[in-house]
Amino acid sequence: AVTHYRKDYSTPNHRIDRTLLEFDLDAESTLVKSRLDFSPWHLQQAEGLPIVLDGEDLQLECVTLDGKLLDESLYQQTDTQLIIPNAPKQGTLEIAVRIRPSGNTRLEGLYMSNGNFFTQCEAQGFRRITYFPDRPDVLSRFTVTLRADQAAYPVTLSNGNLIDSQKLPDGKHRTVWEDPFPKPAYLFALVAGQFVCQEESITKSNGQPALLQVWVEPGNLDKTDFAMQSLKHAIEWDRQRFGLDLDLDRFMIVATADFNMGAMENKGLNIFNTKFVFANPQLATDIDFENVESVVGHEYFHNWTGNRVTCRDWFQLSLKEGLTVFRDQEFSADMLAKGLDAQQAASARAVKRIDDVKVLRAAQFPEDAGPMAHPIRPDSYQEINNFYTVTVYEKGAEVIRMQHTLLGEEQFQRGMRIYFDRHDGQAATCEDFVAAMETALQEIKPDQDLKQFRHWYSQAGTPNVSASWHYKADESELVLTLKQSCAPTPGQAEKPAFHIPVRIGLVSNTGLDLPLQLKSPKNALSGDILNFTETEQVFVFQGVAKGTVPSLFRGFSAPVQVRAEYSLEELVFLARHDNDPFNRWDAGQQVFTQAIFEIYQSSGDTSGKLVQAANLMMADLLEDPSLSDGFRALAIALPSENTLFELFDGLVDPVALHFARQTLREYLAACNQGPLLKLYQARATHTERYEYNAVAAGKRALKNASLAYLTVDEPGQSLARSQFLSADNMTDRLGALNLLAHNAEDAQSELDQFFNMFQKEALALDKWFMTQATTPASHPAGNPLERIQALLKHPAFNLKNPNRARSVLAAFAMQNPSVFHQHTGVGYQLWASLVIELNAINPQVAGRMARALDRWSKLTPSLQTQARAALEKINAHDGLSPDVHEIISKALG
Ligand code: HT7
Ligand code: ZN
Repeated sequence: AVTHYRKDYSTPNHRIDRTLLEFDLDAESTLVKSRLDFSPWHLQQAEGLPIVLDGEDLQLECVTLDGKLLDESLYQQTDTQLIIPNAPKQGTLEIAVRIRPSGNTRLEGLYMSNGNFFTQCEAQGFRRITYFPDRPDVLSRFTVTLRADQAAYPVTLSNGNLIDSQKLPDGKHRTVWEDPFPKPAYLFALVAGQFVCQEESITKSNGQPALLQVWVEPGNLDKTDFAMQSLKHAIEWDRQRFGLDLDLDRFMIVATADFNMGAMENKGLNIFNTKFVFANPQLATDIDFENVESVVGHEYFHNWTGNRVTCRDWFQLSLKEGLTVFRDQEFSADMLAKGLDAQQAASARAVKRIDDVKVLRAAQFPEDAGPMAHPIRPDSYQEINNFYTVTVYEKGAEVIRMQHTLLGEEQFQRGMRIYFDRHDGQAATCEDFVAAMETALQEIKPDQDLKQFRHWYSQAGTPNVSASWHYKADESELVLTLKQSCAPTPGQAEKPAFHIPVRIGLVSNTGLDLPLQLKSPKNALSGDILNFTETEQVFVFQGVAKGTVPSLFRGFSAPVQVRAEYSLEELVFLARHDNDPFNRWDAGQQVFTQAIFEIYQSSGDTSGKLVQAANLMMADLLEDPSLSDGFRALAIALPSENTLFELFDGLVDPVALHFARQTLREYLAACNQGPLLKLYQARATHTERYEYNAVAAGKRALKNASLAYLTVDEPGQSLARSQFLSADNMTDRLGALNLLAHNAEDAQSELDQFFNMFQKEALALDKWFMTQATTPASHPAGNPLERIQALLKHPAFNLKNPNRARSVLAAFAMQNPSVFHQHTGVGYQLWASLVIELNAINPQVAGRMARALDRWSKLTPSLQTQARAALEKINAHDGLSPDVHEIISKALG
């Protein structure tokens, strides 16, 4: 395996100023002709440097340099490159290749989905279309001609503006597209086939019109309204909050059912997984609606953060991804809060923040603690596809958020303007971004810098922060000691201290926030942000009343693991009174976590003091009318099994952990049945038409969260059956189906009804597969693994479709720990054979699935033995892709 290093970056020899592409589209053999106008990268550069082009799985037909056909002695062709040695400084290269889209199951490059053509070029898919310097620092102006059979492929699209469209004599047609903006090859796209579209015209800030289109296969136009509305909201929001406008006359979204990831921000022609476009109340849950809005926003926001300013190399991926995730998170929060009063708006924002942090803790913290740990700006990789990670994306967004916290909204926006002024039209680095923010910071605080803050870009691992405090009654002072450390990660044994922004509150025993008066160290407090910069630091607050409890890292102000010395009483107090809703939720989750660990360690005993405290807290939460429904739904839900696995200090048996969590769930349900029923019924009888907004979604969330407790037995299961039948929307129908399938002895009738209702709707069928693949070990009918094996043989199962593959394989191996980690090891063996099978079809998706055992060193010893056997089975397989090989070899160490 080849390892690529960030330190090895060097500029290419040539620019490609213009690129003309011509496609004769044919499923079996597409002819791709290119004309590349090249010039020297550096003006003073010597003659005779080679032109280096990337290319994979291409059938080369001919190469011409400045009009002269080159024979084979004048170029070098390898499996991955075409090199023209001794090239002139400037000239024109023409190349013709053939490719076979119908055989492309990797879904990278040009491929077919349901008879239509699509491309996916990020990160390195363009090299599967033609020879080209497939690296993000080579920006070129593209003009693209598409020729295709008119009847089979009536719609043909590419980036930019349509400048010509003609019928050709042989039943074919031709369109020509010109993209006015220079772009790297990874942002190239083409789509051709049978599509219909919903379109609207908007007016840009400069008064010019722009055409917005959402293209889907015929029969799906009833699912595009929400995506179109989200796109318009995103355009408006980026204008209002970031002062950034749409720079094109035409902006298109096209949906495909076969896609390796969520969506792709190709310039002016975004290609989406149908999962993040299709939404109507019958087919999409509230979470789907939220995801559609956020992914439509995310891809649109890339137009500035990613496309106008792109990445110099793939090590800088977080430059565009972390920043764009931050932007989409803020967009969603602003959308959820829109139109609400101040209190409701704060609650809606908190719900969004909690959801985002849950993802970080359940997925990114484990990544940072495992064999794939890497800084948000990695130093090396074997396969770049493996680095589209929660670290680069979600932790990357946290690193941007911390800069936002340190600068404040106004100066952060000033930093964004400096960034665009300096780098618009360029391929930039993470350092360029921080330097722009540092300039903005120093405009208001000349004595500060982001020097130490930059460690967040270079150091992997989740910092551990321990917090302890004592009260000095004589001086009315609270003395807070913070210590930070970060465990070694691959290649990084020791790490200097991080600059950690700690948003702090001091909650007096009456529940009010005290004014913050920091006595020492001087200047460490800015507003409510403590700058924590040393390995160990003592902060002394004055004017503090007795019984005051510190509330630390409010709003999750830094991506760290906190161990604070709260007594149980203090945690319960914060769960009731913290004025920061994130910390209020978090305190409650800590009580639940400790109660589950108490049960886990006592083999099922529910009489301990932590379980009793959790139960009292639960009763409080159920009765507290001041909480919004959305917040309360999150507050009463138990931490996920993946989160608990990470938090436990020591080796874990995930099966026993599942049963411990299940025991607390049953106990809380039994003790609080009356209030739970009351909450459920008050929300189940409403008859408003389905609408997606924070308040309505919160109401459904609380209803289903209550039902989740009630379905441990009757009467909850009957309530779930009638909710399943009477639901007018997918949130309630799927919510009920999941609970029945996971808890009732028999849910076959509901599963069959759901299948019959939605058999023509691929995304709904994915949900049907997923529901069954996540049936836990506690299911009353016994081991669900047999059901999962049967799902793999179902006529509707198809490993070639990434969504369907994920709906069983990822669901079972990553979202169903009690079945995956069963003690016999059969779960691991099934996973290993599926990873091997998928490796031959789609290495990128296989690489993702291969990560299910990343954290195997945290399993109990006998499970570790079984896990190692499964990992070794994959490792021994002949023909392992670089994607899977990198993951498995790192896991094996
Ligand atoms: N920037 C896009 C990444 C992406 C991708 C990467 C590798 C292979 C397939 C892919 N599809 C999309 C998505 C985004 O972050 O917006
Ligand atoms: Zn992105």
